[in-house]
Amino acid sequence: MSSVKAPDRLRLHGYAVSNYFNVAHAALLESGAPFELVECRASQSPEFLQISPMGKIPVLETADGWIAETVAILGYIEDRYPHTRPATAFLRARQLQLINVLQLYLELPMRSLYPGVFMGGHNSDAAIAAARQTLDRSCAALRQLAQPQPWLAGEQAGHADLFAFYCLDLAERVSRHVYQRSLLHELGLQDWARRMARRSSSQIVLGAFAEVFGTYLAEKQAAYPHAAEDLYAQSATASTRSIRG
Ligand SMILES: N[C@@H](CCC(=O)N[C@@H](CS)C(=O)NCC(=O)O)C(=O)O
Repeated sequence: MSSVKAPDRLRLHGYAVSNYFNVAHAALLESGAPFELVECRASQSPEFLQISPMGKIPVLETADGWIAETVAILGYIEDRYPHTRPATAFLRARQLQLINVLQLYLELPMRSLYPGVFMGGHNSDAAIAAARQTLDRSCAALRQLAQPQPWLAGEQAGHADLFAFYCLDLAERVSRHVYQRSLLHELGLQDWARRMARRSSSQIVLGAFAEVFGTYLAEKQAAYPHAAEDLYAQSATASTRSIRG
């Protein structure tokens, strides 16, 4: 993580188990910008906190300095590569609205259950009940907000699609595991998710995720057993249907 000389080419730091890293990676791929990936883990070391003050990944290294927080990275890509920008101020605001709802009210409650699902820990009944309450509200909101036409951003896929796709990928796994409940099914987003999975950026990002996710789960002695589970297969199995608990 040396800061010897600021690169002309963007460098995205993080690694592919992270849904946020995967959003930023996909956005860079979709933008056509020249960039490279630098593998690193989140850390609370003083050195890492210099570049990512919350100690989180992803972090984007630019010629002007470092940017952490995925929404800020997406905004930077939109400003620097205007073809990735929504056509109007209204569309841009609606995409941000969707991204905020996803991040705060769906991703974060599902993330609160990562310890018992992906990290070899335990989720208390209270934690499971609290996350479900927020999830129920956000699912109702997202049924209203996330309507593919054919993309969530409208006729062209946009950053809201990428954000939703990678956040839902892990949230779907948590929700199936903890609640036996498919968010993609409840939100009517199964066809959209299959379309997203066929994008060439997704093939690269999901491929990188598949390479590291199994090892991560094994290292953590995770309860979650489905390292290779394909969420985007054509035929829904019983486990992908909504079983609301
Ligand atoms: N709000 C942050 C969230 C990023 C985040 O939570 N990253 C995770 C990996 S998916 C992380 O770095 N976790 C380590 C930690 O929370 O200490 C963003 O939008 O980038």
